[in-house]
Amino acid sequence: MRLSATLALFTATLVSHATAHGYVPFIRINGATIPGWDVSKDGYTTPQPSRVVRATKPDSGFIADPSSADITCSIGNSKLPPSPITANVTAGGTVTVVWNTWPTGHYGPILNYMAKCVGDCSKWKGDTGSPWFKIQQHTYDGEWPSDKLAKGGFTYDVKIPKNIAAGNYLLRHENLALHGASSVGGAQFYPVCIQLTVTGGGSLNPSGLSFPGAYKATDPGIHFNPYQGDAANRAYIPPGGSVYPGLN
Ligand SMILES: [Cu+2]
Repeated sequence: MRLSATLALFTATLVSHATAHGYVPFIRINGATIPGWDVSKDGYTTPQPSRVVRATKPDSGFIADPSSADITCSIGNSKLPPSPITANVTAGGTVTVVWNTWPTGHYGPILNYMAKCVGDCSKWKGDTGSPWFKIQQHTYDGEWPSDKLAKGGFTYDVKIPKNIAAGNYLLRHENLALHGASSVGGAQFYPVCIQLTVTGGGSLNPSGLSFPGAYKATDPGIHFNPYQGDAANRAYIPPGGSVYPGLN
């Protein structure tokens, strides 16, 4: 009896876990709420709605292989056309990413990159060349950023760099969950791409990173045991290198 009760509880935990993965149904810029990609609705609506967050299909699951084509923008997105619209934001302004939910215990950093679209973002996937640069990241400081997200209303503020040139960009915002990352291949990647038109700004045109390409399954920030205690967690080195210098 005890075993079957345990199994039932375990199964229930698995089921709730599978549905608990988050997605980004909204972003907020300057007090305005803008629809993101609602996994529960948008993929099932005909015609498909235009969103500033690139589509994720079929669900809100994770990417396990960092060399997968989906690592650029989200699960299933490599097979989908980019969206035709962008959201306007001033350089130096803030994009608030609103997740619908996020489970505690998906220990990991939150990483943010941008890439200037070659021409129109609606015709560009961001998966060739090295157009990406890191703009902001949070790692363990006594608590994992993923747990702060889970406890803090599921919102995360991304500051758009003040010194980048005006233009059309993808913002790649990513949760990297390390709860299974003690084994190679056990990390879970949850990127989303947000299409932005940046106004104002300076003259910086950073680049240098590729997705896929920037991450390897054996990187120390991807193959990492988050259960070794506070000191080890504080020494965590995220993948993708440091934030690009001189952005702000
Ligand atoms: Cu999960």
